Amino acid sequence: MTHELIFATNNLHKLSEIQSIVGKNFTIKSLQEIGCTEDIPETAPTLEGNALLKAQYIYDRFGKNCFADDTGLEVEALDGRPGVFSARYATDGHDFEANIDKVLEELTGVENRKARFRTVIALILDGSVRYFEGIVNGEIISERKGIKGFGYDPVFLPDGYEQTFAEMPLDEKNKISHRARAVSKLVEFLNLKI
Ligand code: ITT
Repeated sequence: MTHELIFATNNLHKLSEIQSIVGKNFTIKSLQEIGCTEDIPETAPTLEGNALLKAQYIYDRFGKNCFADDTGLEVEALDGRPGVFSARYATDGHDFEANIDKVLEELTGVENRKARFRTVIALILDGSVRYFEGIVNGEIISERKGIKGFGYDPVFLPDGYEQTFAEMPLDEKNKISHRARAVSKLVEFLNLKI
């Protein structure tokens, strides 16, 4: 028997990535597949809050087991900013270039460049909520390097590596990333349930 889970995202790339990791015991369905075309609010002040808002929205309306994720870049010297505001740090939209410029400007002359990406997944399974967290530590370099990936990847150098996330082959980033770590914890949990 295969168990159905809704992934509350419109990002089809994230969806196929996770389907390939969970294997055949679970079928992951997108919002589109369950006919949800609404814009789900992401208005909470934390990653945990936003992930839960999205999952709860689907659970309340469709009554189906589901999960949602939220990710932020947390810079130590900026007290954890941009954090939950990572997508809309410099502008209202997803302007990756402006967001990077803003972080670099705020870090001008700052010695402590430590940062981390943090992903939180909220799962609602049979009415119970569980969170899974994935973190990758690194630093913010002072100039962009590389053109792969997205978001803050060109200025993020993960600890122990000599290439930024934007220089690394995508499959290598996907093995060590915050999202991969959170997803593998989710999958480990789901596999214990079957
Ligand atoms: P959905 O809510 O539709 O899934 P989103 O763009 O809001 O998409 P996330 O919550 O995963 O995506 O991430 C929020 C922001 O954090 C994203 O817009 C990027 O600026 C940044 N970000 C997330 N993951 C990243 C990664 O792997 N590399 C670089 N930046 C990332």
